[in-house]
Amino acid sequence: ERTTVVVVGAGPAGLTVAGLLLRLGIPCTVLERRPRSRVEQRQRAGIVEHRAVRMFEEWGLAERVVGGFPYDGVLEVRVDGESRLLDETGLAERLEARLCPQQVLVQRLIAACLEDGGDLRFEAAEVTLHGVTGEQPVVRYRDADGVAHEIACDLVAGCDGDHGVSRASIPDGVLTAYPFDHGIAWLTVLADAAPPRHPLLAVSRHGFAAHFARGPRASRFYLQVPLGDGPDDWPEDRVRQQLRARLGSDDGPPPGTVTEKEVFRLRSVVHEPMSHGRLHLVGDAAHIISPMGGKGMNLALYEAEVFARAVRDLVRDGDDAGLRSYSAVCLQRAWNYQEFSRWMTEMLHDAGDDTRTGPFRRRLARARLDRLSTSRASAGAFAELMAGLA
Ligand code: RFL
Repeated sequence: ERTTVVVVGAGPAGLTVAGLLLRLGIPCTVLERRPRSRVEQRQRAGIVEHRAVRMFEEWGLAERVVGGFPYDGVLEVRVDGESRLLDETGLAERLEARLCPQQVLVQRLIAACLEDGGDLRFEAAEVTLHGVTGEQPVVRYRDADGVAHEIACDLVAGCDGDHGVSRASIPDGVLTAYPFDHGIAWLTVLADAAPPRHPLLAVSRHGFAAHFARGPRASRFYLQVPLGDGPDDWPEDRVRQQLRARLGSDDGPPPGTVTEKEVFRLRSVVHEPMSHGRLHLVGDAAHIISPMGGKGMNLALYEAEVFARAVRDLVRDGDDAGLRSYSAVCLQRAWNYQEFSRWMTEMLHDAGDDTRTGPFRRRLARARLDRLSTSRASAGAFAELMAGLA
């Protein structure tokens, strides 16, 4: 078998790469380890930024992929129970960002790829990459029946997330990892509860909390918890009581029936460079961004487009400049988004519970937060990053 691009992983990154290559008429095969049903249920991100919506529009995919999901561009920050609305629409143009749960985006991308004749192979086990620094890489895997396959290709898109095989197959010493631990843990609670009016972030002495929509009747709540706590330290009563204390009580008693509960530590990492021979890493395979600011998935979508355009230049014109600069172009945005996420993480945690960082840092964080409501330039810079840099 042979194709132009083998895409490893069918998350937002891999499916967007495949979707865009299909629009260009460039052959590609997607190999995904999990069954389709599993991939379509993984709940994570919830906002598709303005830039990404514009991108889907330009590629003629917006209606099928993000159509029907509204977002008014307003974030609510509740500081000690008092509401402040941050407007992302401070841009010159119309704001196009959408509230679209990641699993719905994935379902829609899968449907669009299949409609456009895409070759998506689920339950592809034991994927291995060979000869990526040579002229013709080969990707091997076993299908659901255990039958071995081999695909020769020109390029491999490593879109298989932080624990995938793509980055792991690059020899030691080639990549440099830049990890960062924010020293913060969140309890995440998925519940059958009415979504908030606007995405809601809450700052108070009790610690950070957030409430996001995950569909018309489902919500995701986040609660900052002491390092070392596990889900069992947070029975439903305690979750309810703390959400009331942190979010303020005028939204009724959140949450409804809890359907999922886990604790994770906020961490970030960037691996450089993002290319190795004919293997190009896209999305979480190259970096993890702490969830504050909602940039992880959006960065994956950006890189998928940079990669697709570079492949187009190579296939149509024999021009490999786009692939040669792929890593540098993507890393510039990756670090911008890391900076934004860290900036926001620090502000919204330090301004609340100061047992970790002390009263001086708390006052600095409050000044930073207040400036978003009092300075147009600060609000504009925030809106620019929320929307996704041009
Ligand atoms: P994914 O989504 O992890 O997809 C990788 C795919 O590769 C498959 N795979 C393999 N396939 C074949 N062979 C192998 N050996 C394989 N190994 C893995 C996997 O099964 C999977 O299908 O990576 P991708 O596509 O790069 O997408 C990245 C996003 O998923 C991620 O950045 C976001 O979810 C991050 N994130 C958020 N991003 C946002 O933009 N906004 C948010 O609000 C937001 N909230 C979040 C988040 C991540 C979270 N987690 C996971 C900690 C909230 C949370 C809780």
